[in-house]
Amino acid sequence: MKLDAQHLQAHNQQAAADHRAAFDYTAARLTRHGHDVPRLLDKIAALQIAIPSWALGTGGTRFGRFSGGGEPRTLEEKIADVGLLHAINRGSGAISLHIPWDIPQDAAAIRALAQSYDLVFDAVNSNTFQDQPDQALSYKFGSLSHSDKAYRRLAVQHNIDVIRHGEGLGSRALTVWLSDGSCFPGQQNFRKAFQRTLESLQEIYTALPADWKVLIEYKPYEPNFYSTVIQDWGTSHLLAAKLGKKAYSLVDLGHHLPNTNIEQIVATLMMEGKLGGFHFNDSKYGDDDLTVGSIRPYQLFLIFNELVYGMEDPATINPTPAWMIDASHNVKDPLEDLLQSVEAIRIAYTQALLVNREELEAARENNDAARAQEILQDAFRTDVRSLVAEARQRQGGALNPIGLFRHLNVRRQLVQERGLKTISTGL
Ligand SMILES: [Mn+2]
Repeated sequence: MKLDAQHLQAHNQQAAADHRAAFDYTAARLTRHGHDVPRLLDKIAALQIAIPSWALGTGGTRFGRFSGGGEPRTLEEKIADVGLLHAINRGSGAISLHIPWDIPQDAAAIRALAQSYDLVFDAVNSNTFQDQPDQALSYKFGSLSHSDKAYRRLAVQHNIDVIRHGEGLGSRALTVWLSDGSCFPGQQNFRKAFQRTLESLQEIYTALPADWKVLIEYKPYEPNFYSTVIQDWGTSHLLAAKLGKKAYSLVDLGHHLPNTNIEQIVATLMMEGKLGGFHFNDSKYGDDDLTVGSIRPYQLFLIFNELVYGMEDPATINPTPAWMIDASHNVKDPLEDLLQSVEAIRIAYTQALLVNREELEAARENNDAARAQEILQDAFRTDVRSLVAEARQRQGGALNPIGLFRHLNVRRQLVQERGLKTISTGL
């Protein structure tokens, strides 16, 4: 379905008085504190978060999957769903494809369709963690790290194929996440597995177009439960450093052991100019699929504090990372979940923009820990929702994205269009 601009305007009109009062109050306070509010609004509007093509259907666990109905059946319908999200929140102007779940048959037509929704293609993602129906060799014991060269060659070729698909769509990055590893002590030679992975990645790197990046994701466990070949940011960075200047690390929030100081990892990678991408989600224990900001909003703010510092400090040589949501679970409507996710990301980003960096640095130089905490928490505790809403409205989006989504009964319309028993490709 396409969003009717008149419905959006009418919905915004209803919320206008409340919004205006909140925005005027916040803008006046921030102006008194020396902030340039129009510049803040421009920055918020510029932050675009890619939506992965596999997050538009209901996710599942290994125990079950409960479809909510109206899920997109084709790549075209997935693009329509992201287009709808972007029309509502003006913050999801990119889509990230997962190959082979979403192979574009006619790249030019798919690209034109995305453009009609004001969408671009972000990083493309390879998949060597599943066997495909017609696959000659199984990835059961690994892909890029496999002990047998023939298996590695198959996985390398798949990644090269993904790059070619991405080129047709105007994508500029390949994200590699490997499930390779071992479930039992002794199963794998750590050093050989790393060396083979490096060699395989070097072959993929050679096939990268000049203006492309390869983003190397890490994860400490799952589906392998004893070791993963690329277990942490250090391993990812080691590979990226050995590969060359087009290779970067990718941080997925859920891919850390409990209580890891992710903001410090972000700071270090940006210092080295090697943070290429970011996957947003949240987790309470060891999962990686809960809605970003739903469990640890303060941690999300602290991470954005480092990201903003890295992006705004002229001494930092790090490209703007590719931002993507990477979460999919089985309780909420996936489109509502994505609206909440983009909102949470923009809120944390805005709060981080409010940190007074000069005062923070002065407090640090004076070893004034209490003052440093006050500065950070003053920014974190500022209610920036009306700023985010104002930026969205100026871009033509809804003041209240979830409110509009429910007011328009979007899910009911999608079920009518597509049926109740549709299942989207993906996990
Ligand atoms: Mn991820």
